[in-house]
Amino acid sequence: METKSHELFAKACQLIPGGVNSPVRACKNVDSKPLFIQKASGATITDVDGNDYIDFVLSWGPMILGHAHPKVTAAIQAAAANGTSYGAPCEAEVELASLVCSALPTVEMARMVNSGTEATMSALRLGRAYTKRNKLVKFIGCYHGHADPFLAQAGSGLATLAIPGTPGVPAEVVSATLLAPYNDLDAVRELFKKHPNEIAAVIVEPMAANMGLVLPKEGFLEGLRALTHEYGALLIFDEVITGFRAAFGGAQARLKIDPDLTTFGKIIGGGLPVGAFGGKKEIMEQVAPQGAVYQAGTLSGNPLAMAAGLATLTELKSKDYDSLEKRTQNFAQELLAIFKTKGLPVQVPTIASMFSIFFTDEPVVDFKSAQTADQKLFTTFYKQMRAQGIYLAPSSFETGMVSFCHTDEDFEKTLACAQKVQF
Ligand code: HOZ
Repeated sequence: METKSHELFAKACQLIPGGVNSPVRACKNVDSKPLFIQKASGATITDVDGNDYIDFVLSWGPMILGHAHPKVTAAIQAAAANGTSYGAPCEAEVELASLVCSALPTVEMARMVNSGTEATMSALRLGRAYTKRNKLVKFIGCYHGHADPFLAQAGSGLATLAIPGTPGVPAEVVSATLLAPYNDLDAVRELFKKHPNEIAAVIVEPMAANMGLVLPKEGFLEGLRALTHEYGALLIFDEVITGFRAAFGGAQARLKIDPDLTTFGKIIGGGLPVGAFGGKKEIMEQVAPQGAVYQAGTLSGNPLAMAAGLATLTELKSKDYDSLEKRTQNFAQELLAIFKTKGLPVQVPTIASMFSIFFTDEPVVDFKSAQTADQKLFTTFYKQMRAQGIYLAPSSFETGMVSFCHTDEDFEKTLACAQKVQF
């Protein structure tokens, strides 16, 4: 029964474009309507009709500790009692910046913003100012938020809704965005050869998680590091999803690659709207008011969001990421085995506490191969899983998330439900 959700959605459609405040959650492409959520706790979310679901979306990544973690909730409550925004510095900003800088050695200074989109757009502006160049290399199917320069052949909602570009973005803006397929180092080399002194930065999700989960081939990120060094461009790691998820120190810690700038979002805010960008001091010192690169925000660094981020990262420091990865891996392998016994063409890539499902025989290494996945099979799977109480991302161009709260029973129930799906 989804009666109340459907009623709310009908009302929302009159008031909010498409009835939602972010496109993918509309569930349009999986022939479904969104669930309206009433509450969430641990790995469970409950909709307004009172249905419980095991949640593998986790607000698209932030809730790695599970929903309503007692320490995070307590920190938010304590902060709220002292006022939610001052528009002036507070101690928690310094503590969060210090925690981020100590977790990622490449981040010597960080600036707090309110979302991943703000983080990437500011990092790009900074990279352009620092190098005094304009062009940007981005990868097809990677998603870096919704700022103009990144909306060429992007992943996430644009991939899900098959929108290659967006009206309202001036052609001149995206003409400075050069595109290459993910994992294709030769294509990037060619771009550098063609524009040797014009590329300010290469931005990449070190583990692409907005076209489904696509892992970097060995040597790909190392190659980007070498090419950017060779041509005097910056390497920006978009760790909005992988930051504090791929490892406490992000994808860069486990892959041992040092980007010049890193962008954060999601986990860094512990479920409140926070993003950040950071990197080498020499570059970050160009941000206003220390330097001339302008970036600002009324709610940036507000005590409420900082408290949530701080409580989350503090708790994560002592969490066993390896064991979570092993449990996620076992789950993904068992899911794969179930699909195989059903004779389905399928790939279930996984790393850290992330996984995704592509119904295709082709190994998925880039957006083109991700697009070979059968969307009808995905829709069938999504709908029947949801009907059994399993909440998955409503698109094969998104990534499944696991939290430290998911229990063995949650995995077992999910696998039993997968077994029952009729294709
Ligand atoms: N772009 C995010 C997913 N990669 C958010 C989607 C949503 O909240 O609807």
